[in-house]
Amino acid sequence: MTVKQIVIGTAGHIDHGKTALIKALTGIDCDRLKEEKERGITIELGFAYYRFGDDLLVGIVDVPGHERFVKHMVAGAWGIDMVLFVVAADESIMPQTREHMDICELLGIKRGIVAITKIDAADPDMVELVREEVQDMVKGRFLEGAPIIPVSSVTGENIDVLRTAIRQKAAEVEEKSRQGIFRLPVDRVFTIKGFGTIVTGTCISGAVRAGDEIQIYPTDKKARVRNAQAYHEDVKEAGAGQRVALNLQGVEKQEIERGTIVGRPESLLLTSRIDASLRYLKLPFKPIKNNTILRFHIATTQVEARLILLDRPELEPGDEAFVQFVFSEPIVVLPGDRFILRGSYAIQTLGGGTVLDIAPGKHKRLIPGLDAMYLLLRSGSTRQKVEYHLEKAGFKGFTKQHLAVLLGAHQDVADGIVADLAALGSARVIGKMVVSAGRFGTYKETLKALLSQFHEKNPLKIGISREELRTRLPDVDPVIFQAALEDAAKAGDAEIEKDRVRLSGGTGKPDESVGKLAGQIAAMLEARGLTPPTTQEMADELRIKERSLRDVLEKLVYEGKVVKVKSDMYLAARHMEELKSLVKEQLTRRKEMLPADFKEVTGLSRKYMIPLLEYLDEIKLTIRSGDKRVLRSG
Ligand SMILES: Nc1nc2c(ncn2[C@@H]2O[C@H](COP(=O)(O)OP(=O)(O)OP(=O)(O)O)[C@@H](O)[C@H]2O)c(=O)[nH]1
Ligand SMILES: [Mg+2]
Repeated sequence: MTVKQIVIGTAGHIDHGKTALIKALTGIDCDRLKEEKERGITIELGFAYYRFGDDLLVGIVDVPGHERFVKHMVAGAWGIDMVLFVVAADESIMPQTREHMDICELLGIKRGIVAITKIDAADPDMVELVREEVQDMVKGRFLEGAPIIPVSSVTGENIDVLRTAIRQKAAEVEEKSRQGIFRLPVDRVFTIKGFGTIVTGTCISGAVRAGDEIQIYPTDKKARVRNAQAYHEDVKEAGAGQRVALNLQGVEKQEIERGTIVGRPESLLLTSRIDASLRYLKLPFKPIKNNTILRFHIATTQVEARLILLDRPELEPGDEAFVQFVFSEPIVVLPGDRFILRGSYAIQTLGGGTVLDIAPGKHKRLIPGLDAMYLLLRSGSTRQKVEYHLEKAGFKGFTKQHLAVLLGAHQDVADGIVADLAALGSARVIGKMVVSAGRFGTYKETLKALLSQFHEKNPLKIGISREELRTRLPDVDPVIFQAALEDAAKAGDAEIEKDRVRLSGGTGKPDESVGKLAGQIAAMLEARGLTPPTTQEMADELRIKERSLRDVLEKLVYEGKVVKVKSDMYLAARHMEELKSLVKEQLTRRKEMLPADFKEVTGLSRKYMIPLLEYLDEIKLTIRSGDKRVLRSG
């Protein structure tokens, strides 16, 4: 039988009996710290669990109610499946009762149970009054209609009724899928002697196994999972919907802190800027101005963020708006994540919302077109979002793996949509890269235009070098350039020979005058044997610029008619072949030769002999040993 596993969390004002209630329910005391025991309040998150028969296992996160520890409350409540909302019968609704209620709602928590605690300390009329006040407070909100159960942790009254209610509510919870991207926001780090570093957290998506490699985001530190536990038992796989403890190998306790995210290497992106939808609570607050610095809380992470109001000059209480956040340091989030926003001066929960895009560009504010972008990011289909991201990525495109992260989706989902778009002709898949078909088309057009420009400007040249062409084009992954080139060749637009690219049927064919010039140059080199004229001498004689001469020489080299010995010395290919056989034959016989010996055999002066010998070394026919040359064997 499979055991359904969910995580619930407490919420409610300080001292209203949250920790006592968890103890009454489970027997586990969540206040572990000495300071917590002494002060009688919860500071850090506490953890407990309860087995309901053999088919339901509930992890419990106990949060502090103190207004100074709301950030811990947010960390604890993030990722829970339902809330156990606590209101004390002797105090009724208090400030953090409302604030926690707002936070739960902003985090998108869908269900819960209200416990009216301490009924032994209040008379029944008071309990009834509190019930009515609670009903008023939850009207129109996610807890409307939720069970409200009066209990006492001291006498144990109705604790079993509460257990039954939890069990019934849990049945409504859909277990989180383990298919997603694995993320464990760390809420505790400690060491156990003999085991090393342990991290704990509520796993919010995906799954992990012992032996898996993980990364401690936002750092690039990697480690290995030595052991995974859920509720103090070793498990083969720990995953979404569980409280998880991982024993990590290869990382010190000091290298991890609350707020880091454990994920698979390279599976998540660091971001310093996101697009989001933001709801400003309808409270008697002042409007928020553009560029205000606020505190941004997501899972166990909190960071300073600058708020950019995209679609309005100011944010009024009760508004819901399209915004961008710029973080003081990079964090790791996924689209769809909920966040809480608190003031950085007067620390108060102001609102919260949903992450829409984790890799947006900067947007101009208050311009038309933002509405359509907002609508697409909020409620577009996954396919529309893929098209949006592809368009944004331009010529560069991105890897399919990157797309999965941008979507916050499993790799199979991203791959499936990419395959559909490729089949429809609106995306182009090149190896592991994807690029919008439109952008790729423009890139190819640019490539052709560059080729034709090149020919116009360099009529004597046989083509542009592949590398030069690539660097003149927009910067893309080399495989995209290669694919564009192959496409152009296949379409008959370009010709690729060795490392040269030219336009087919363009100015690629030399005109008559170039042909004539090439003939003259070849003849001059042919006539002079092993003592060729310098490039300058040839240019002077032909009355052309040396640069034009070099272009034609390059063409002759390319055609194999001429060999380049050094920058200003070229030889007719036939003479080079003759020299090579002569040297080979002599060295085979004599084993080694001094420059003077070569001089004797060829009759050449040092001016010609030295560069020729260096050339022969360079093409690895000969090798120099002291003053002598020998044949390079093999
Ligand atoms: N009489 C009575 N006292 C209770 C009951 N539940 C809790 N208390 C007392 O109320 C005080 C606060 O209880 P906690 O459980 O620590 O309250 P809390 O909500 O966890 O407080 P924080 O975590 O600091 O927000 C303690 O002295 C408890 O003994 C109850 O059902 N009846
Ligand atoms: Mg407590």
